Amino acid sequence: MFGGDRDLDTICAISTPPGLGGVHLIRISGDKSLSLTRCFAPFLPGKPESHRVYFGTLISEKNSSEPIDEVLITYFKRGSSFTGEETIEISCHGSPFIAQQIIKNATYYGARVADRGEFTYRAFLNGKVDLVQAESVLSLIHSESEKSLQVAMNQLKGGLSFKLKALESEVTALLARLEVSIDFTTEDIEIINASEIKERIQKIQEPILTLLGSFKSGQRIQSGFEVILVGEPNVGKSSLLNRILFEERAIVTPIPGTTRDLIQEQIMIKGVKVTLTDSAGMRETQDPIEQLGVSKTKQGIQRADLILAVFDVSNPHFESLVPQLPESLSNIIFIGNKVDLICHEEQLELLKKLQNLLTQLNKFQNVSEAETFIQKRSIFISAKSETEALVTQNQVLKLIESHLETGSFGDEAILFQARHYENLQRASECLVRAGLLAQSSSSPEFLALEIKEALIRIQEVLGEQFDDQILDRVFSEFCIGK
Ligand SMILES: Nc1nc2c(ncn2[C@@H]2O[C@H](COP(=O)(O)OP(=O)(O)OP(=O)(O)O)[C@@H](O)[C@H]2O)c(=O)[nH]1
Ligand SMILES: [Mg+2]
Repeated sequence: MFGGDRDLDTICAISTPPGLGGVHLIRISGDKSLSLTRCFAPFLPGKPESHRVYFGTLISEKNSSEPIDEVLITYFKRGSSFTGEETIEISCHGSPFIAQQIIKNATYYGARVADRGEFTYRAFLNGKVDLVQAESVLSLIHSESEKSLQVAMNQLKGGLSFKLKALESEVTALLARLEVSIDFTTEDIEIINASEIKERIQKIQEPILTLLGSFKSGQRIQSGFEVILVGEPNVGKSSLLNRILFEERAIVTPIPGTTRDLIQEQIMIKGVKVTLTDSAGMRETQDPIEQLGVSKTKQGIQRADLILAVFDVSNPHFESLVPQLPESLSNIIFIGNKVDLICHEEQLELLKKLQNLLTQLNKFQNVSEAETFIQKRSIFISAKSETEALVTQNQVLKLIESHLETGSFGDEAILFQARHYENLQRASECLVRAGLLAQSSSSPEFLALEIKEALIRIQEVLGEQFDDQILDRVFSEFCIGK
């Protein structure tokens, strides 16, 4: 898609979303931006000031006395624009027809309509951003929560690139050292010893492992977390959903089997997008509609990042609830609902009962692990109580927040793109193999091969090593005009 003579063309596109709006923005980038725009924007001076806005009337290519629109034009000189090329931005009134007319004029005078992501591609090509930063532009556009915006912005500002560049220079230095070693092996001089190599490999490996470790949370921060409410019919799942949302979103009745489908709503918890799902109560049933609902609940359990397993404290059926949940308890929280129906002693007894059952099912290594789990992963609430409504909502939201792995990343660089993860994973594997080779006192040639491969992987993330396929993959996800 990209590359070759096409990279020399002056390109144009509407950068605002299609349809009616307050304004539309048309971007023109390339060597001929100014000269071709002046053909239909005669009010532009021959030598405009960079970053200055000019007001005037555009005229049609067909008839110079026919005005198209009154517009604002911003001029960016070569080297001082997003793409690094001479760029013109035209803000016109928000009619798709006017915007199209401007594109028609620009192409008439020699511009070509840009491909997806071509402006960002040019920024990459002209060294304005590296590939990691170019990708962050896309993430920034797609950000749906405060946290994902923060993470993408950090990447755009170069947070991740800075880390990767530091790694690149460490790996290059090690490789250079190994290569010197190779040159001197015939003379039997030990230029670099095994323990030094191992130490240096470890120093490189550590930040890579930290980055790899941040991937799961990073991805979730971008795409959002899924939390599902499950349990037997009538335990109060829908009542709890309504409590959390603070609105009567789902139907609540005393009839078991009221909810038949998944009911989803999005909420923000600490700046992170969370999709909250209410589900059909799980039970054996002959009703075909309810059967479909139960099967959807089971699929929802597989997908969820966090499962809120709700039970009715006045009628708990742990023996049938627990086997319906995933084998591992790592993402499960037990919520005892209808606590208004029992006393404190009964609550303690229930917890003991749940703990015993989970222990019998070999979910824990020892008693203290079981006790800690119950302490941290179970609460009692009354979803129905109006007076406790705010407290219940707060309690449950806090619990969800503390169990979602949003990480406490602050301003640190984290990984959230699969392409970065795959490359760094491979770099890390090379380093592990290199470490083993160093341990077995292998020849430096073999070691150098692994280190070289690790270097290539890091450079590929940054876009210092790339082929057209990688660029096509990255930029094809962009929209036109970006
Ligand atoms: N006493 C008491 N009743 C509650 C409480 N929470 C819910 N209920 C009642 O329990 C019944 C069932 O509530 P739902 O929220 O519909 O239960 P559900 O788990 O969604 O049920 P299904 O959709 O059938 O699976 C309703 O009559 C609620 O009013 C509570 O905290 N205390
Ligand atoms: Mg329900």
